[in-house]
Amino acid sequence: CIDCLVSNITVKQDFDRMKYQGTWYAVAKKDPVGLFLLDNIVTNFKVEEDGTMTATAIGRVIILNNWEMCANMFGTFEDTEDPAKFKMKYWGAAAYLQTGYDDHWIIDTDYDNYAIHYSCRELDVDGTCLDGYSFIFSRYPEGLRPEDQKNVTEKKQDICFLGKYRRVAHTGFCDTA
Ligand code: FEN
Repeated sequence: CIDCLVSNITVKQDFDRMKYQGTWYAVAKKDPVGLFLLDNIVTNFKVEEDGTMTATAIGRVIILNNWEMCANMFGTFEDTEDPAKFKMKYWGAAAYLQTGYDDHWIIDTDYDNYAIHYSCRELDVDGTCLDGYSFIFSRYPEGLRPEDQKNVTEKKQDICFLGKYRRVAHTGFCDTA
């Protein structure tokens, strides 16, 4: 995508939700405006018996009085005409966590190693993304395989978020037995 128009962003062809199931570690993220997950972000995708895709996400947040917590988030995905583009309803296990309804696009994945997620929350008048977020997911908490890094960098550029990502630390803060 050279013009950064959200409508020109391409997503994974023939996205297979069955192969996408299981654990993904966020290794990098581009934040949206406002409250979000800080780090130690781990997600688990599942396809329910009726075919609906659902996911859980956990991540560290700092609430009032600088209190560190692990936020347990839940998402259910509504299908669209494109198999790699979903609408995600999300909410938190705790009442102080924000709920929302976001686009959830899978830009690219090989299912076994990496995935690039994209969500634009607000379109600018010119059709570019004014407020959005993105995750780079890996099947391994240590990060991406060297052989996947070039492709992931290319895709970050395609969605016009290159240079806007921060590494997501995994310190074990939200690990429970
Ligand atoms: C995603 C994929 C897997 C499922 C889900 C995902 C999205 C998660 C989102 C989380 C938002 C968290 C918020 C936290 C919050 C894409 C990983 C569900 C979008 C909004 C605070 C911080 C401080 C405070 C109150 C709340 O509300 N944090 O005082």
